[in-house]
Amino acid sequence: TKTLEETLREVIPPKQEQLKKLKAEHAQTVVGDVKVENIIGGMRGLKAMLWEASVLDPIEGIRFHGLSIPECREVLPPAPGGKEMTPESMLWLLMTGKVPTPQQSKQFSEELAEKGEVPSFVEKLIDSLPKTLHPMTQLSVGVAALNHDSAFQAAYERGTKKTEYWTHTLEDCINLVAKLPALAARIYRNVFHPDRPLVPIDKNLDLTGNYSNMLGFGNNESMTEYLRLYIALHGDHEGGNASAHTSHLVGSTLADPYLAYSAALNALAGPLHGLANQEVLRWQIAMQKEIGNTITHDNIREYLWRTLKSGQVVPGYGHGVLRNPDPRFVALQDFCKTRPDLQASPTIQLVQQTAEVAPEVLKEHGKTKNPYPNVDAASGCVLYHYGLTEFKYYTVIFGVSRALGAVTQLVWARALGLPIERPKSYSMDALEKLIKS
Ligand code: NMX
Ligand code: MLT
Repeated sequence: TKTLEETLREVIPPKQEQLKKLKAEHAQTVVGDVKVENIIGGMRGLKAMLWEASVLDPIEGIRFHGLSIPECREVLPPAPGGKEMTPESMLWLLMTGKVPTPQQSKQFSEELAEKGEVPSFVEKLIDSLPKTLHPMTQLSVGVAALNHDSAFQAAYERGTKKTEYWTHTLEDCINLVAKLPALAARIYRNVFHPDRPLVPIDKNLDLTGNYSNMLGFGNNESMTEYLRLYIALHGDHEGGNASAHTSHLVGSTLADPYLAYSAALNALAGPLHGLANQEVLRWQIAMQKEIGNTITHDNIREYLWRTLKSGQVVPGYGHGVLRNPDPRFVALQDFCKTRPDLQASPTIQLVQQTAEVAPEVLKEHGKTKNPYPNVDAASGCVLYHYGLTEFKYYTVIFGVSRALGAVTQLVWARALGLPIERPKSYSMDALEKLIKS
Protein backbone atom coordinates (compact mmCIF):
# COMPACT_ATOMS: atom_id res chain seq x y z
CA THR A 1 0.00 0.00 0.00
CA LYS A 2 1.35 3.42 -1.07
CA THR A 3 2.29 6.17 1.38
CA LEU A 4 1.13 9.77 0.99
CA GLU A 5 4.48 10.79 -0.50
CA GLU A 6 4.45 7.87 -2.97
CA THR A 7 0.89 8.77 -3.99
CA LEU A 8 1.92 12.40 -4.48
CA ARG A 9 4.87 11.31 -6.64
CA GLU A 10 2.31 9.71 -8.97
CA VAL A 11 -0.19 12.55 -9.09
CA ILE A 12 2.21 15.50 -9.33
CA PRO A 13 3.63 14.95 -12.87
CA PRO A 14 0.24 15.00 -14.69
CA LYS A 15 -0.68 18.19 -12.80
CA GLN A 16 2.65 19.76 -13.79
CA GLU A 17 1.82 18.88 -17.40
CA GLN A 18 -1.67 20.38 -17.03
CA LEU A 19 -0.17 23.66 -15.80
CA LYS A 20 2.39 23.68 -18.63
CA LYS A 21 -0.42 23.22 -21.16
CA LEU A 22 -2.52 25.98 -19.59
CA LYS A 23 0.48 28.31 -19.81
CA ALA A 24 1.33 27.35 -23.37
CA GLU A 25 -2.20 27.42 -24.79
CA HIS A 26 -4.18 29.82 -22.64
CA ALA A 27 -1.87 32.35 -21.00
CA GLN A 28 -3.75 35.16 -22.78
CA THR A 29 -7.30 33.76 -22.53
CA VAL A 30 -9.63 36.15 -20.70
CA VAL A 31 -11.77 34.53 -17.95
CA GLY A 32 -13.24 37.66 -16.34
CA ASP A 33 -13.12 41.42 -15.98
CA VAL A 34 -11.60 43.49 -13.23
CA LYS A 35 -14.09 46.14 -12.18
CA VAL A 36 -13.55 49.10 -9.89
CA GLU A 37 -15.90 47.36 -7.43
CA ASN A 38 -13.44 44.48 -7.18
CA ILE A 39 -10.56 46.81 -6.41
CA ILE A 40 -12.41 48.77 -3.75
CA GLY A 41 -14.50 45.84 -2.52
CA GLY A 42 -12.02 43.40 -1.02
CA MET A 43 -11.43 41.67 -4.41
CA ARG A 44 -14.78 39.89 -3.92
CA GLY A 45 -15.56 37.66 -6.88
CA LEU A 46 -12.23 38.23 -8.62
CA LYS A 47 -10.95 35.06 -10.29
CA ALA A 48 -7.33 35.48 -9.33
CA MET A 49 -5.88 32.40 -7.61
CA LEU A 50 -4.94 28.83 -8.38
CA TRP A 51 -6.10 26.43 -5.64
CA GLU A 52 -6.30 22.72 -6.33
CA ALA A 53 -7.95 21.10 -3.30
CA SER A 54 -11.47 22.55 -3.32
CA VAL A 55 -13.85 24.85 -5.17
CA LEU A 56 -16.72 26.76 -3.54
CA ASP A 57 -20.00 27.15 -5.40
CA PRO A 58 -22.22 29.99 -4.09
CA ILE A 59 -25.34 27.80 -4.09
CA GLU A 60 -24.09 24.28 -3.56
CA GLY A 61 -21.22 25.05 -1.19
CA ILE A 62 -17.83 23.41 -0.99
CA ARG A 63 -16.57 20.40 -2.96
CA PHE A 64 -13.24 18.79 -2.14
CA HIS A 65 -11.77 17.50 -5.42
CA GLY A 66 -15.34 17.31 -6.68
CA LEU A 67 -16.76 15.53 -3.62
CA SER A 68 -19.56 17.21 -1.63
CA ILE A 69 -19.65 17.05 2.17
CA PRO A 70 -22.24 14.20 2.28
CA GLU A 71 -20.14 12.29 -0.26
CA CYS A 72 -16.98 12.80 1.83
CA ARG A 73 -18.82 11.58 4.94
CA GLU A 74 -19.80 8.52 2.95
CA VAL A 75 -16.45 7.56 1.40
CA LEU A 76 -13.64 8.88 3.59
CA PRO A 77 -12.40 6.28 6.10
CA PRO A 78 -13.37 6.81 9.74
CA ALA A 79 -11.22 6.02 12.79
CA PRO A 80 -11.36 2.41 14.03
CA GLY A 81 -14.73 2.03 15.78
CA GLY A 82 -15.96 5.43 14.55
CA LYS A 83 -18.29 6.55 11.75
CA GLU A 84 -17.22 10.10 10.89
CA MET A 85 -14.49 10.84 8.36
CA THR A 86 -11.17 11.65 10.01
CA PRO A 87 -9.11 14.78 9.35
CA GLU A 88 -6.23 12.59 8.14
CA SER A 89 -8.53 10.97 5.53
CA MET A 90 -9.59 14.46 4.48
CA LEU A 91 -5.96 15.64 4.29
CA TRP A 92 -5.10 12.66 2.07
CA LEU A 93 -8.01 13.54 -0.24
CA LEU A 94 -7.06 17.23 -0.33
CA MET A 95 -3.40 16.49 -1.09
CA THR A 96 -3.81 13.71 -3.65
CA GLY A 97 -7.34 14.01 -5.02
CA LYS A 98 -7.79 10.34 -4.07
CA VAL A 99 -9.81 8.64 -1.35
CA PRO A 100 -7.38 6.78 0.92
CA THR A 101 -7.97 3.13 1.76
CA PRO A 102 -8.74 2.40 5.42
CA GLN A 103 -5.22 0.97 5.68
CA GLN A 104 -3.61 4.10 4.21
CA SER A 105 -5.63 6.26 6.56
CA LYS A 106 -4.62 4.13 9.57
CA GLN A 107 -0.94 4.18 8.61
CA PHE A 108 -1.16 7.93 8.20
CA SER A 109 -2.70 8.23 11.69
CA GLU A 110 0.24 6.21 13.04
CA GLU A 111 2.75 8.47 11.28
CA LEU A 112 1.06 11.57 12.72
CA ALA A 113 1.02 10.11 16.25
CA GLU A 114 4.71 9.23 15.87
CA LYS A 115 5.53 12.85 14.93
CA GLY A 116 3.05 14.50 17.32
CA GLU A 117 5.28 15.61 20.16
CA VAL A 118 6.10 19.31 20.43
CA PRO A 119 9.78 20.21 21.02
CA SER A 120 10.43 21.05 24.66
CA PHE A 121 11.60 24.60 23.90
CA VAL A 122 8.20 25.31 22.30
CA GLU A 123 6.44 23.81 25.33
CA LYS A 124 8.47 26.11 27.58
CA LEU A 125 7.71 29.08 25.35
CA ILE A 126 3.96 28.37 25.52
CA ASP A 127 4.12 27.80 29.28
CA SER A 128 5.80 31.19 29.70
CA LEU A 129 2.96 33.13 28.02
CA PRO A 130 0.45 35.00 30.19
CA LYS A 131 -2.79 33.04 30.61
CA THR A 132 -4.62 36.20 29.61
CA LEU A 133 -3.07 36.11 26.11
CA HIS A 134 -5.74 34.97 23.66
CA PRO A 135 -5.41 31.25 22.82
CA MET A 136 -5.21 32.09 19.09
CA THR A 137 -2.20 34.35 19.66
CA GLN A 138 -0.58 31.56 21.65
CA LEU A 139 -1.20 29.09 18.83
CA SER A 140 0.28 31.46 16.28
CA VAL A 141 3.37 32.00 18.47
CA GLY A 142 3.83 28.24 18.96
CA VAL A 143 3.44 27.44 15.26
CA ALA A 144 5.91 30.16 14.22
CA ALA A 145 8.47 28.82 16.74
CA LEU A 146 8.23 25.32 15.21
CA ASN A 147 10.12 26.74 12.24
CA HIS A 148 13.28 26.25 14.34
CA ASP A 149 13.29 22.69 12.92
CA SER A 150 12.04 23.46 9.39
CA ALA A 151 13.27 20.89 6.86
CA PHE A 152 12.44 23.28 4.02
CA GLN A 153 14.44 26.13 5.48
CA ALA A 154 17.45 23.86 6.11
CA ALA A 155 17.24 22.43 2.57
CA TYR A 156 16.94 25.92 1.06
CA GLU A 157 20.08 26.99 2.91
CA ARG A 158 21.88 23.92 1.53
CA GLY A 159 20.90 25.05 -1.96
CA THR A 160 18.42 22.27 -2.77
CA LYS A 161 17.08 22.17 -6.34
CA LYS A 162 13.71 23.80 -7.03
CA THR A 163 12.26 20.46 -8.14
CA GLU A 164 12.93 19.08 -4.65
CA TYR A 165 11.24 21.92 -2.76
CA TRP A 166 7.93 20.12 -2.44
CA THR A 167 9.39 17.07 -0.65
CA HIS A 168 10.91 19.22 2.12
CA THR A 169 7.73 21.28 2.27
CA LEU A 170 5.74 18.06 2.65
CA GLU A 171 7.96 16.96 5.53
CA ASP A 172 7.31 20.25 7.36
CA CYS A 173 3.60 20.12 6.57
CA ILE A 174 3.15 16.61 7.97
CA ASN A 175 5.11 17.58 11.08
CA LEU A 176 2.98 20.70 11.51
CA VAL A 177 -0.34 18.83 11.23
CA ALA A 178 0.99 16.13 13.58
CA LYS A 179 2.07 18.63 16.27
CA LEU A 180 -0.97 20.93 16.20
CA PRO A 181 -3.14 18.82 18.59
CA ALA A 182 -0.48 18.63 21.34
CA LEU A 183 0.30 22.32 20.96
CA ALA A 184 -3.37 23.32 20.96
CA ALA A 185 -4.18 21.02 23.90
CA ARG A 186 -1.31 22.47 25.92
CA ILE A 187 -2.74 25.96 25.38
CA TYR A 188 -6.18 24.75 26.53
CA ARG A 189 -4.70 23.17 29.66
CA ASN A 190 -2.53 26.19 30.51
CA VAL A 191 -5.25 28.80 30.03
CA PHE A 192 -8.32 27.02 31.39
CA HIS A 193 -7.26 24.00 33.48
CA PRO A 194 -3.79 24.63 34.92
CA ASP A 195 -4.31 21.93 37.58
CA ARG A 196 -4.86 19.11 35.10
CA PRO A 197 -1.93 16.87 34.16
CA LEU A 198 -1.12 16.74 30.44
CA VAL A 199 -1.89 13.41 28.79
CA PRO A 200 0.87 12.03 26.52
CA ILE A 201 0.20 11.06 22.89
CA ASP A 202 -1.19 7.54 22.51
CA LYS A 203 0.49 5.97 19.44
CA ASN A 204 -2.58 3.79 18.84
CA LEU A 205 -4.99 6.66 18.44
CA ASP A 206 -5.88 8.75 15.39
CA LEU A 207 -5.10 12.49 15.32
CA THR A 208 -8.46 13.55 16.77
CA GLY A 209 -8.64 10.66 19.22
CA ASN A 210 -5.43 12.03 20.67
CA TYR A 211 -6.57 15.65 20.54
CA SER A 212 -9.84 14.83 22.31
CA ASN A 213 -7.93 12.80 24.90
CA MET A 214 -5.47 15.63 25.53
CA LEU A 215 -8.35 18.12 25.89
CA GLY A 216 -9.89 15.84 28.53
CA PHE A 217 -12.76 14.41 26.44
CA GLY A 218 -11.23 11.04 25.58
CA ASN A 219 -14.04 9.18 27.36
CA ASN A 220 -16.75 10.95 25.39
CA GLU A 221 -16.91 9.12 22.05
CA SER A 222 -19.68 11.40 20.75
CA MET A 223 -17.52 14.49 21.38
CA THR A 224 -14.50 12.81 19.74
CA GLU A 225 -16.60 11.92 16.69
CA TYR A 226 -17.90 15.49 16.56
CA LEU A 227 -14.33 16.80 16.67
CA ARG A 228 -13.39 14.47 13.79
CA LEU A 229 -16.27 15.81 11.70
CA TYR A 230 -15.59 19.42 12.75
CA ILE A 231 -11.87 19.29 11.93
CA ALA A 232 -12.35 17.43 8.64
CA LEU A 233 -15.13 19.82 7.56
CA HIS A 234 -13.32 23.07 8.34
CA GLY A 235 -10.15 21.81 6.63
CA ASP A 236 -10.49 23.72 3.39
CA HIS A 237 -12.80 26.32 1.83
CA GLU A 238 -11.06 27.06 -1.46
CA GLY A 239 -8.22 29.58 -1.58
CA GLY A 240 -9.71 33.06 -1.29
CA ASN A 241 -10.76 32.98 2.37
CA ALA A 242 -8.55 35.15 4.54
CA SER A 243 -6.60 32.41 6.38
CA ALA A 244 -5.98 30.18 3.35
CA HIS A 245 -5.04 33.15 1.22
CA THR A 246 -2.65 34.45 3.90
CA SER A 247 -0.89 31.11 4.12
CA HIS A 248 -0.55 30.98 0.34
CA LEU A 249 0.72 34.57 0.13
CA VAL A 250 3.33 34.12 2.85
CA GLY A 251 4.31 30.69 1.48
CA SER A 252 4.81 32.21 -1.97
CA THR A 253 7.83 34.10 -0.59
CA LEU A 254 9.35 30.67 0.19
CA ALA A 255 8.88 31.29 3.90
CA ASP A 256 8.59 27.79 5.40
CA PRO A 257 5.19 26.20 6.19
CA TYR A 258 5.36 27.06 9.91
CA LEU A 259 5.77 30.77 9.20
CA ALA A 260 3.12 30.68 6.49
CA TYR A 261 0.59 28.92 8.70
CA SER A 262 1.35 31.06 11.74
CA ALA A 263 0.42 34.08 9.61
CA ALA A 264 -2.77 32.33 8.48
CA LEU A 265 -3.78 31.84 12.11
CA ASN A 266 -3.59 35.58 12.68
CA ALA A 267 -6.11 36.06 9.86
CA LEU A 268 -8.31 33.31 11.26
CA ALA A 269 -8.32 35.15 14.60
CA GLY A 270 -10.37 38.04 13.18
CA PRO A 271 -14.07 38.23 14.20
CA LEU A 272 -15.30 38.43 10.61
CA HIS A 273 -13.47 35.16 9.88
CA GLY A 274 -12.71 32.25 12.27
CA LEU A 275 -13.28 34.14 15.51
CA ALA A 276 -16.97 34.27 14.57
CA ASN A 277 -17.46 30.84 16.20
CA GLN A 278 -16.39 32.31 19.54
CA GLU A 279 -18.58 35.34 18.90
CA VAL A 280 -21.65 33.19 18.17
CA LEU A 281 -21.52 31.59 21.61
CA ARG A 282 -20.84 34.92 23.30
CA TRP A 283 -23.79 36.45 21.45
CA GLN A 284 -26.05 33.49 22.10
CA ILE A 285 -25.29 33.40 25.83
CA ALA A 286 -25.96 37.13 26.10
CA MET A 287 -29.27 36.57 24.29
CA GLN A 288 -30.21 33.69 26.62
CA LYS A 289 -29.41 35.85 29.64
CA GLU A 290 -31.61 38.63 28.37
CA ILE A 291 -34.52 36.51 27.17
CA GLY A 292 -34.59 34.09 30.10
CA ASN A 293 -36.03 30.59 29.91
CA THR A 294 -39.01 31.13 27.63
CA ILE A 295 -37.43 31.44 24.24
CA THR A 296 -39.77 32.17 21.36
CA HIS A 297 -39.28 33.17 17.75
CA ASP A 298 -40.58 36.61 18.67
CA ASN A 299 -38.04 37.35 21.36
CA ILE A 300 -35.18 35.96 19.20
CA ARG A 301 -36.37 38.25 16.41
CA GLU A 302 -36.37 41.20 18.79
CA TYR A 303 -32.83 40.40 19.98
CA LEU A 304 -31.60 40.10 16.38
CA TRP A 305 -32.99 43.54 15.60
CA ARG A 306 -31.36 44.98 18.69
CA THR A 307 -27.99 43.57 17.54
CA LEU A 308 -28.41 45.01 14.06
CA LYS A 309 -29.68 48.40 15.24
CA SER A 310 -26.68 48.75 17.55
CA GLY A 311 -24.49 48.49 14.41
CA GLN A 312 -23.12 45.00 15.08
CA VAL A 313 -23.11 42.06 12.69
CA VAL A 314 -25.02 38.91 13.57
CA PRO A 315 -22.19 36.42 14.04
CA GLY A 316 -22.51 33.14 12.14
CA TYR A 317 -24.58 34.67 9.32
CA GLY A 318 -23.56 35.91 5.90
CA HIS A 319 -20.67 34.92 3.65
CA GLY A 320 -18.31 36.36 1.07
CA VAL A 321 -19.18 33.69 -1.51
CA LEU A 322 -22.07 31.48 -0.32
CA ARG A 323 -25.64 32.51 -1.15
CA ASN A 324 -27.39 29.60 0.56
CA PRO A 325 -27.18 27.92 3.99
CA ASP A 326 -23.62 26.61 4.42
CA PRO A 327 -23.57 22.80 3.86
CA ARG A 328 -21.06 22.61 6.72
CA PHE A 329 -23.73 24.11 8.99
CA VAL A 330 -26.17 21.51 7.64
CA ALA A 331 -23.70 18.65 8.29
CA LEU A 332 -23.16 19.75 11.90
CA GLN A 333 -26.94 20.02 12.38
CA ASP A 334 -27.29 16.51 10.92
CA PHE A 335 -24.79 15.23 13.45
CA CYS A 336 -26.92 16.69 16.26
CA LYS A 337 -30.11 15.17 14.84
CA THR A 338 -28.73 11.64 15.19
CA ARG A 339 -28.14 12.01 18.95
CA PRO A 340 -31.05 12.42 21.39
CA ASP A 341 -28.91 14.10 24.10
CA LEU A 342 -27.88 16.78 21.60
CA GLN A 343 -31.44 17.18 20.36
CA ALA A 344 -32.53 17.91 23.93
CA SER A 345 -29.76 20.48 24.54
CA PRO A 346 -31.05 24.07 25.01
CA THR A 347 -27.85 25.43 23.35
CA ILE A 348 -28.41 23.35 20.23
CA GLN A 349 -32.13 24.15 20.19
CA LEU A 350 -31.32 27.85 20.33
CA VAL A 351 -28.99 27.53 17.30
CA GLN A 352 -31.84 25.86 15.42
CA GLN A 353 -34.45 28.41 16.53
CA THR A 354 -32.17 31.31 15.60
CA ALA A 355 -31.60 29.77 12.16
CA GLU A 356 -35.39 29.68 11.68
CA VAL A 357 -35.74 33.42 12.36
CA ALA A 358 -32.50 35.16 11.38
CA PRO A 359 -32.75 34.83 7.56
CA GLU A 360 -36.06 36.71 7.40
CA VAL A 361 -34.71 39.43 9.76
CA LEU A 362 -31.49 39.81 7.76
CA LYS A 363 -33.47 39.96 4.51
CA GLU A 364 -35.66 42.70 5.94
CA HIS A 365 -32.54 44.51 7.23
CA GLY A 366 -31.49 44.43 3.60
CA LYS A 367 -27.71 44.71 3.79
CA THR A 368 -26.13 41.26 3.73
CA LYS A 369 -26.01 39.46 0.37
CA ASN A 370 -26.41 36.15 2.21
CA PRO A 371 -28.91 36.03 5.10
CA TYR A 372 -28.25 32.34 5.85
CA PRO A 373 -26.17 30.63 8.55
CA ASN A 374 -22.52 29.83 7.92
CA VAL A 375 -20.62 27.04 9.66
CA ASP A 376 -19.82 29.19 12.69
CA ALA A 377 -23.50 29.46 13.61
CA ALA A 378 -23.43 25.81 14.69
CA SER A 379 -19.86 24.75 15.31
CA GLY A 380 -19.54 25.79 18.96
CA CYS A 381 -22.84 24.39 20.21
CA VAL A 382 -21.84 20.71 20.57
CA LEU A 383 -18.56 21.71 22.19
CA TYR A 384 -20.53 23.80 24.66
CA HIS A 385 -23.05 21.06 25.33
CA TYR A 386 -20.32 18.53 26.10
CA GLY A 387 -18.57 20.85 28.53
CA LEU A 388 -15.98 22.62 26.38
CA THR A 389 -17.56 25.88 27.44
CA GLU A 390 -14.51 28.13 27.15
CA PHE A 391 -15.52 29.70 23.86
CA LYS A 392 -12.35 31.78 23.59
CA TYR A 393 -10.80 28.45 22.64
CA TYR A 394 -13.15 27.60 19.77
CA THR A 395 -11.15 29.26 17.01
CA VAL A 396 -8.08 27.26 18.06
CA ILE A 397 -9.96 24.09 17.00
CA PHE A 398 -10.71 25.81 13.68
CA GLY A 399 -6.96 26.58 13.55
CA VAL A 400 -6.05 22.92 14.05
CA SER A 401 -8.37 22.17 11.15
CA ARG A 402 -7.61 24.89 8.57
CA ALA A 403 -4.03 23.62 8.42
CA LEU A 404 -5.28 20.75 6.23
CA GLY A 405 -6.09 22.99 3.28
CA ALA A 406 -3.27 25.43 3.87
CA VAL A 407 -0.52 22.78 3.92
CA THR A 408 -1.99 21.09 0.86
CA GLN A 409 -1.64 24.32 -1.07
CA LEU A 410 1.89 24.90 0.24
CA VAL A 411 2.97 21.49 -1.12
CA TRP A 412 1.25 22.04 -4.48
CA ALA A 413 2.54 25.59 -4.85
CA ARG A 414 6.09 24.19 -4.54
CA ALA A 415 5.38 21.17 -6.78
CA LEU A 416 3.95 23.44 -9.49
CA GLY A 417 6.63 26.10 -9.03
CA LEU A 418 4.07 28.86 -8.46
CA PRO A 419 5.65 32.32 -8.23
CA ILE A 420 5.67 34.89 -5.45
CA GLU A 421 2.25 36.62 -5.20
CA ARG A 422 2.35 40.26 -6.17
CA PRO A 423 -0.91 41.79 -7.41
CA LYS A 424 -0.96 45.37 -8.68
CA SER A 425 -2.40 48.05 -6.44
CA TYR A 426 -3.64 51.56 -7.26
CA SER A 427 -4.22 54.74 -5.31
CA MET A 428 -7.62 56.40 -5.87
CA ASP A 429 -5.94 59.11 -7.98
CA ALA A 430 -4.21 56.48 -10.10
CA LEU A 431 -7.48 54.57 -10.40
CA GLU A 432 -9.29 57.69 -11.63
CA LYS A 433 -6.56 58.22 -14.22
CA LEU A 434 -6.97 54.62 -15.31
CA ILE A 435 -10.74 55.09 -15.65
CA LYS A 436 -10.24 58.21 -17.83
CA SER A 437 -7.57 56.66 -20.07
N1 NMX B 1 -25.01 40.81 10.14
C1 NMX B 1 -25.20 42.11 9.85
N2 NMX B 1 -24.73 42.71 8.73
C2 NMX B 1 -24.11 41.90 7.85
C3 NMX B 1 -23.92 40.54 8.06
C4 NMX B 1 -24.40 39.99 9.28
N3 NMX B 1 -24.22 38.72 9.58
N4 NMX B 1 -23.25 40.03 7.02
C5 NMX B 1 -23.02 41.05 6.18
N5 NMX B 1 -23.53 42.18 6.67
C6 NMX B 1 -23.42 43.54 6.12
C7 NMX B 1 -21.96 43.87 5.93
O1 NMX B 1 -21.35 44.29 7.15
C8 NMX B 1 -22.03 44.93 4.86
O2 NMX B 1 -22.41 46.12 5.48
P1 NMX B 1 -21.80 47.56 4.99
O3 NMX B 1 -22.31 47.74 3.60
O4 NMX B 1 -22.36 48.52 5.99
O5 NMX B 1 -20.31 47.43 5.05
C9 NMX B 1 -23.18 44.44 3.99
O6 NMX B 1 -23.96 43.55 4.82
C10 NMX B 1 -22.76 43.69 2.74
O7 NMX B 1 -21.90 42.63 3.11
P2 NMX B 1 -21.82 41.28 2.23
O8 NMX B 1 -21.33 41.65 0.89
O9 NMX B 1 -23.10 40.52 2.33
O10 NMX B 1 -20.75 40.44 3.07
P3 NMX B 1 -19.16 40.43 2.94
O11 NMX B 1 -18.78 39.51 1.84
O12 NMX B 1 -18.62 41.81 2.90
O13 NMX B 1 -18.74 39.82 4.34
C11 NMX B 1 -18.87 38.30 6.15
C12 NMX B 1 -18.89 38.44 4.63
C13 NMX B 1 -18.85 36.82 6.48
C14 NMX B 1 -17.60 38.95 6.69
C15 NMX B 1 -20.14 39.00 6.73
O14 NMX B 1 -21.29 38.32 6.26
C16 NMX B 1 -20.17 39.03 8.26
O15 NMX B 1 -19.60 39.97 8.84
N6 NMX B 1 -20.80 37.99 8.92
C17 NMX B 1 -20.77 37.91 10.38
C18 NMX B 1 -19.46 37.34 10.85
C19 NMX B 1 -19.32 35.89 10.48
O16 NMX B 1 -20.19 35.09 10.69
N7 NMX B 1 -18.15 35.54 9.92
C20 NMX B 1 -17.84 34.13 9.66
C21 NMX B 1 -17.57 33.81 8.20
C22 NMX B 1 -17.30 32.35 8.04
N8 NMX B 1 -16.00 31.92 8.58
O17 NMX B 1 -15.95 30.89 9.19
O18 NMX B 1 -14.99 32.57 8.36
C1 MLT C 1 -13.99 29.78 5.67
O1 MLT C 1 -14.24 28.61 5.98
O2 MLT C 1 -12.85 30.17 5.40
C2 MLT C 1 -15.11 30.78 5.73
O3 MLT C 1 -16.32 30.22 5.37
C3 MLT C 1 -14.82 32.08 5.03
C4 MLT C 1 -14.70 32.04 3.53
O4 MLT C 1 -14.79 31.03 2.88
O5 MLT C 1 -14.55 33.16 2.99
